[in-house]
Amino acid sequence: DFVINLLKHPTFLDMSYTTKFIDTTPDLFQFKKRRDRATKILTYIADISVNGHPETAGRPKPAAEAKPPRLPELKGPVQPGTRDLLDAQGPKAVADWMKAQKKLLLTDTTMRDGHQSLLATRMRSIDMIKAAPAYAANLGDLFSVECWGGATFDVAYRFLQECPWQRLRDIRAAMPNIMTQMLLRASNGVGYTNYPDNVVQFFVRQAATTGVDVFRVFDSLNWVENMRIAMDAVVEAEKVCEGTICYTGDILNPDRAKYDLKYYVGMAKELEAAGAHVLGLKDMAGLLKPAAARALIKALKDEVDLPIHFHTHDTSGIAGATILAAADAGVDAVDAAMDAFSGGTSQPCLGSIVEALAHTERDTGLDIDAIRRMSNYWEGVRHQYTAFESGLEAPASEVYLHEMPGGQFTNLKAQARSLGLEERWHEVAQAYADANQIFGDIVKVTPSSKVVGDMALMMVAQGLSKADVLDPAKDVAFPDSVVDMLRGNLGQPPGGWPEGITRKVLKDETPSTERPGRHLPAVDLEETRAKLSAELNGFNVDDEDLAGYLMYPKVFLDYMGRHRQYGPVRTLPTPVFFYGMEQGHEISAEIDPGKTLEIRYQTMSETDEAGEVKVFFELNGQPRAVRVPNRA
Ligand code: BTN
Ligand code: 3PY
Ligand code: ZN
Repeated sequence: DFVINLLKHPTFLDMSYTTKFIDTTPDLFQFKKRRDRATKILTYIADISVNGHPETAGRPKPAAEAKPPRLPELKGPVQPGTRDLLDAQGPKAVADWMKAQKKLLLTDTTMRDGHQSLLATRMRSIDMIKAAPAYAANLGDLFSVECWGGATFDVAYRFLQECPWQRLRDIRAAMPNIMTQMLLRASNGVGYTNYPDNVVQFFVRQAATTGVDVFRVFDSLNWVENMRIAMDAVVEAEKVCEGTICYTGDILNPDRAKYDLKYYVGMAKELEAAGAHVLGLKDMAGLLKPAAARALIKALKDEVDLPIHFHTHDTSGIAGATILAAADAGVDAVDAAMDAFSGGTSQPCLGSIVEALAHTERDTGLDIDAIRRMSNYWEGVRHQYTAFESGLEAPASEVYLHEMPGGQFTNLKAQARSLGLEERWHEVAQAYADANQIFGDIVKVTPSSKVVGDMALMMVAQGLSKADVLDPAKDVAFPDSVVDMLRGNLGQPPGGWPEGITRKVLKDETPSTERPGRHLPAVDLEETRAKLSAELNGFNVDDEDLAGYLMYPKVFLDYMGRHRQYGPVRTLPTPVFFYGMEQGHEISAEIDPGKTLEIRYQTMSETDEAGEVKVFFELNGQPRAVRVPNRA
C-alpha cells in the first residue's frame, strides 16, 4: 500500500520532508511519516513539559479554575454574505453595496488587531480556525473578519511555529461566506522595510490566491506615491482595495495645523484617483475625538465618492463615542473587536456598538445573542494567553500626548522593561512625543512608529532631551533605524524631512527623496526559489513559502528548521503548546483532516548522566517514550 501511494503521488519527486506537503497529503507515507511526525510532536511536548516554553517562563500563568473555551452552537445553514457578493460581482459592486446600506457595517478584528494589541499577537491559528464555522453560520452579516497581515505574519513563523498561509487557507475554508481582511503596509508588505516592487506584487497576488478578500493598504508616512504598487496589485487581483489614510494629530487643534481637515480630504482624493474601491480611515493610536470624527467623516463623504471604513483603538476609553459620532456622520463601516478582546489598546466593543445602535437608523442588524456566545468563546481563549497580557489597566488620556499605535504600546512597554526602563514609562511616553517633533511631526504607524520608539528609548536611556538631540554641537549616536529613515528609505512625509536633524544624522550624505522601490532591483523569483530549495535539501518551495522567505528570510529558515525537528505543533491545544502536559493528562491532536493522535502523558524518568530525561507517553493506546535534554 505504502509503495503504491508513493508511486501514484504526483509530488513523489519532491518527497523530501516538507511542511505543507506532508501536512496536507494524508494519503502519502501514511505509515512511516505519520509515525515520524508523531515522534516529533511527542518530542516537542516532552521538551516543553520538562523545560517549559521559553516565551512563558516567568510570566503569569492561566488561572487553574479558568474554563476552557466553549464554542457556540451553529444556528443554522451558512447564508450567502459579502464574500459571495465579491466573488459574483467584483469589488466595485461591494463598494456600491456598502454605500447603499443604511445599516452600519461591522468588521470583527479579534483575529488580527484584537490580539495584536492585547496579547502581543500571540493568538494561535487553531483557536481561530475553530471559531470560523461559528462566524460563518451565526455572524454571516459581518462586513468582514480581519484575520491576517500586520504583525501576525512574522509572529506566526517566529514565535508560534506555524505557517501564516496555512492559517489563512484554513480560516477561508471554514468561513466561506464572509470576506476576510488583511492589513498590508503597502511597499513594506508585512515587514518593516521597503521591498522591491515585484516582491510586493508577488506577495499581494499570493495573499489574494490563498484567501484575502479585503486589503487595507496604508503607508507609514501617508505617502500615496508609495502605495500605488500595492494598490494596483490588489485591483489587478480583483479584490477589494481599501486605500487608507492614517490619522494623526487633531484636526480641531489649530496648533497641529500640519494634519488639518484639508490635508485629509486631499489625501482621500488622491486615494480615490489611485483606484481605491473603499476609503480606509485608520486611527491606529485612537486619536480621533468624537467631534473631530463628525467633521472629518462629513467632509470625506462630501468630497469623495467612496464608501468609508473607519478603524480606531480604545486606548483613551472614548473610542465608542467616536464610533457613534462617525456613524451619525454617515461612515459606512467600522472596526470593532469581540467583547472579550475589546477595549484598551484594542478596538472598541463590538457587542456594545451593536446594542447602542439597535432600533436606530444605523441598526447593524447583527444578532446580539450570537455575538455574546462568540465572545464567551473568545473569553475562554484569552485566559489561555495570560502570559502575554501586558496592557493598560485603565483608559489613558496620555495617548493624546504620545500618540503611540495600539499595536505598538505593549511592545514598546516590553522593550522598555527589557532595558530596565519600566519604572520610567511616563518618561518614555514624553520622549516618544519629543522624538515625533524632532522628525517634524510624522504619522506613527509600523514601520515609522518603530523608528520613533527606538529614538524615544535611546533618549531616555541616555538622558538626552529634545534640545540635546537637535544641538549641532552635541554628539549623538543615532539608532540605525533613524539613519535609515532619514536617508529616505521609508519614503517621504508631507513637507519632507526637517533639514536640521537630517543633516545632523546623515552628515554629508545626501538623502533620497524618491520612492524607495524605484532603486531596488527586482528579485529574480525563480533563482531565489531554486537557491532556497537547495538550502533546504531539495524541499519543494511553493509560492507561499517563497513569499514568506522574501518577507523574512531568516525567520522563515528558522521556522523550517524547527518544523523539521518538532513537526506540526500547530495542531496542539494552546495550553499544551505553552505549558506541556502532566501525569495522566490526555489530548487529541488532529494532524491531518480525520487523522487524530490520542496522546496520553504517563511519566518522566530522572535525569540521566547524559543530562537527558525519558518521557513516557501512550500514543493511540501504544506505549512510546522519547528522550529530551533537561535544560532546567
Ligand atoms: C519558539 O521559538 O518560541 C517556539 C518554537 C518552540 C521552540 C522549542 S520550545 C522547546 C525547545 N526549547 C527552546 O528553547 N526552543 C525549543
Ligand atoms: C501593523 O502594521 O501591524 C499595525 O497594526 C499598524 O497599526
Ligand atoms: Zn489598529
